[in-house]
Amino acid sequence: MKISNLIEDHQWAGEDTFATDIHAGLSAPIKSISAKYFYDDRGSELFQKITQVEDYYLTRKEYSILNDIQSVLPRKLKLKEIDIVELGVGDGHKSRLLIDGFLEGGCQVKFYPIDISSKAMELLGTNIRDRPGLEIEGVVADYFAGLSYVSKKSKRNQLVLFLGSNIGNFDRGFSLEFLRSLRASLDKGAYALIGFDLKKDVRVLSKAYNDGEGYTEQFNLNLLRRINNELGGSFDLDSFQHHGFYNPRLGTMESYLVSLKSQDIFIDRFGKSFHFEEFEPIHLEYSFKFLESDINRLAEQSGFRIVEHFSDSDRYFIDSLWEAV
Ligand code: AVJ
Repeated sequence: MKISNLIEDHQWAGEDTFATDIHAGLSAPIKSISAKYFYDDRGSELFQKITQVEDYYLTRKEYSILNDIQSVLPRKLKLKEIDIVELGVGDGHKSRLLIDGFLEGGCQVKFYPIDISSKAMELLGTNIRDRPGLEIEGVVADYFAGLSYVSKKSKRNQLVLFLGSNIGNFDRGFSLEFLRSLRASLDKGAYALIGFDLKKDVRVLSKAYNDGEGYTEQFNLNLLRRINNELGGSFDLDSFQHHGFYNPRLGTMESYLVSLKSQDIFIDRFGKSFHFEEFEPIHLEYSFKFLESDINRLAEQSGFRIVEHFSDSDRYFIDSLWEAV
């Protein structure tokens, strides 16, 4: 696998952005930490664990959908060659299913995973390899810089994958904005396959984000560990409790860490302490859930036509195939 790094070293102020964002988040009247900081090495490992527990149905359901459509998709798209672009690299598990489908259908595939993390990219490279009919070029960049790089390089038809209900981390307004930018960076006739977790029985949702193995709690607490390690924080992880619940008004799962006592947390990098009241929350994550009508509306408002919704037998999840119009 070839890796093209579009991020100049001087531009890569990842660590400082982290510090700045944490400082702002902990200074706000309602404390928060952005969900994008979950995924350091340990966080990625914990997320991997979450995807394997029974309670967290999302990954399993999506995998079964992709498995079902593996040979259907190439027949639908009828292409001799295709650029498959994935926004955010996972472990390559799910993309490999689709890639294999196209290869078996006799289609030449160039696979461009795009991710901001060069480490995640290197890991992906160990899981998924070039072979006859398949060429892989990892692009280390933000999504839109990566997309414009890919479309300048090749005139093949594109299929953009944005899987896992990663879109659920964006609030409703930003999802639309994001999809409009996606549309703007694609040619007419390009395809997108987007994973959406559906609204469902609240007990099912709640279990998925409060798994019995406690991985979700560890995943959340890992953010405090990250602040301890990278910014010289002094969080005592035992004094915070994970609270995940469904907010039916907003249609989203919400994750918080709640301080179990009144405490002051000194953070070396900032040379100061942050006060927590007893039972004060830190907001960590939204995972928005969708109705089919929400998905239709998003497609229409962002310049796509729905080709087909693919769902599992329980209708827990939809991978929706869109065409840019
Ligand atoms: C990777 C954003 C899709 O929201 O379900 C899993 C992350 N958070 N358990 C999700 C997550 C808690 C996950 N996404």
